[in-house]
Amino acid sequence: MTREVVVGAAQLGPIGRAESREEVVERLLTLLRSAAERGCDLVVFPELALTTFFPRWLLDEGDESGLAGDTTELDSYYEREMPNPATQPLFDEARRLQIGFHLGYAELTPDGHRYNTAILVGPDGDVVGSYRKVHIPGHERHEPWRQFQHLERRYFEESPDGFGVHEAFGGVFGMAICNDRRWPETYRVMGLLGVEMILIGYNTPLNYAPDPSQNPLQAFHNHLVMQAGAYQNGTWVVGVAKGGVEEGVESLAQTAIIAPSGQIVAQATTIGDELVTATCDLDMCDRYKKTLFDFDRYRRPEMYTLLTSTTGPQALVEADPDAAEHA
Ligand code: CDV
Repeated sequence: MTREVVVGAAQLGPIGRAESREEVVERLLTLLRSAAERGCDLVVFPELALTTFFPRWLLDEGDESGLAGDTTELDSYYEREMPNPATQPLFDEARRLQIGFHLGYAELTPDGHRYNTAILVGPDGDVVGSYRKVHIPGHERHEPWRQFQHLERRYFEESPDGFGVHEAFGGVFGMAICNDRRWPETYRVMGLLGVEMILIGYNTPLNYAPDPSQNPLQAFHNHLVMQAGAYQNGTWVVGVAKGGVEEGVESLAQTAIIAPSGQIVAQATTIGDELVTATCDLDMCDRYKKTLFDFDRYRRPEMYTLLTSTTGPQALVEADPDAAEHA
């Protein structure tokens, strides 16, 4: 038996600060229609796919206690409802073409909460599930020494919900956003929930200001974490970039579709708008989930809790009390 899902990873090139939602949605529609021509069931758009990556600017006059002053431009980057008039054409066209899609955007809730969000929409145009980013990178306050800001921690709250999975497209789907992909817990939590395909959008600057020695390793680390997460949890991973030079900031492209074996089966070759597709057999997950990574049979959660065992880490603590602090 096979459960095949044809997935389109819809990489985006830069989105300018002055680019309107309508202009961006036109680009998404072009990619969506290409995906339909290539037989896709699902199209995956990246993180914050409707706007420029606005956390690179200080856009308010508040202090560490919160946003203040004129937030007109900042607020303009958030969606207050989904769909909305600007994105409705995407929902309508996807429904007409009977294709599902994944879309990342900035969410402003009616009660004023700001999240970095993604939704999964089924081929009937209904929202199957949503996810709010858990691991928020960057900084809270303006840091003038940087070439550009990364104020995600100022503009987004952490998800209050965590990770979940959704039954869709004949399988079990999960979502994560950008920095989440670097954390093994992201994949493992969804792995424990039986995930078969994880959809991840990202905006990754090539210049990592806190440690520039990582700059030449950006592409390596990107694939390293997603390939490991796929393999160790027996799941497909679809990682989709917003790449290229956006408002002077160079971002990683390297969009990839990764099999449960950890192998990359499709990869973008440009740094602009580009669709890469792959036919993904969800039953391939069981080749790993029921052998090497049969969690019920081989995982040892009782061995993973530090300081609870008298023969494991506890023995270390008894020998060296300082070890407790570093464990
Ligand atoms: N948008 C992101 O989450 N970007 C981070 C950068 C700041 C390190 C990433 O993990 O790619």
